[in-house]
Amino acid sequence: MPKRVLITEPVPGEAAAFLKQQGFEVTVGNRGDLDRADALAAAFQGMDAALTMLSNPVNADVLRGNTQLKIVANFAVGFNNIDTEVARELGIRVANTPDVLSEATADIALGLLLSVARHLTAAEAQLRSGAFDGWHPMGFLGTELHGKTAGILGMGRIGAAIARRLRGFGIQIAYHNRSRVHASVEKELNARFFPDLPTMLEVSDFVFLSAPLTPQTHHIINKERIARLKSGAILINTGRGPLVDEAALAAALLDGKLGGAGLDVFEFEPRVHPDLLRTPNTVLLPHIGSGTHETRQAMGMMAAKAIACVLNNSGTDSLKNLIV
Ligand code: 8YV
Repeated sequence: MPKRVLITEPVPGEAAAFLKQQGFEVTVGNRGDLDRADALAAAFQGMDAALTMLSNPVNADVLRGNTQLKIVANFAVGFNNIDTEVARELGIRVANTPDVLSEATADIALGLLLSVARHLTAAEAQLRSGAFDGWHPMGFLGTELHGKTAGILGMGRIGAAIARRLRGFGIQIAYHNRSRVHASVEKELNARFFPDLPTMLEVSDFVFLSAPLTPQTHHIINKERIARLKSGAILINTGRGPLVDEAALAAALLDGKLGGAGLDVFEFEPRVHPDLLRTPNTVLLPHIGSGTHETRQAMGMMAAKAIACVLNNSGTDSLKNLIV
């Protein structure tokens, strides 16, 4: 009997073909059908492995109802949608897709900063509407990037890729992280460690969120922390929506305390807080940080290879993306 693998919805690239070549029976679900726990638990029945999306709630009940699973490989670096403690207890391996998406996601973070600081989306909309009436000295005045300070919350692989880009813009780097990064990395990035997050927020003109979502980081940017930000500061989130209390953020944008925000992730995806939709100087993207052909192909193969190694029981020691 061939081993059975579920890919919960179509992914770009060769992942499905690779898994078939390995001799597995591959089922591919339909987009969005398995974003509810009951549907996911039912679809997992009889499967030996699953390649899941960040929108699939792989919670304790789903795992306990499917103890035959050998591995759940998430098509994402973030794995807050998976109960890793229960997976560990049940002996189900869990994989993610680190590294391969860092550059693409950092690109989007910088794209958001540029869009917000220089009003790119509003300026383009004005031109398309036919309202461009020629250059003028007061047109769409933005915020200079050069010489400013950026605070990066979460100096992991994506945070470091953001910092490298920021250096090219002549921006000073401050960072806050669970633990201080290696001295060689600090040196390369010319980054200053702030063990105290509010102090980092106070010195930052731009704040980037690239921390994983955990119970400790949920709403790490809340009303009090927003109050510590400089007036006119810009917040960029390419991590996870629930890092931010969206209602508090929308209020700070609407009352003019913040200079703007660039968000690729939302607290209750795919729902966007209605107040955010009417905030000025805010660029809202539909979670496209890792969305390049190259990166998504690499993510699919990384997840698929972890599944193949675990199901074939070979090569797992050399895998760098097994969390459990
Ligand atoms: C995002 C992601 O595109 O892999 C993840 O966990 O969510 C990425 O694919 C990025 O983090 C959001 O900008």
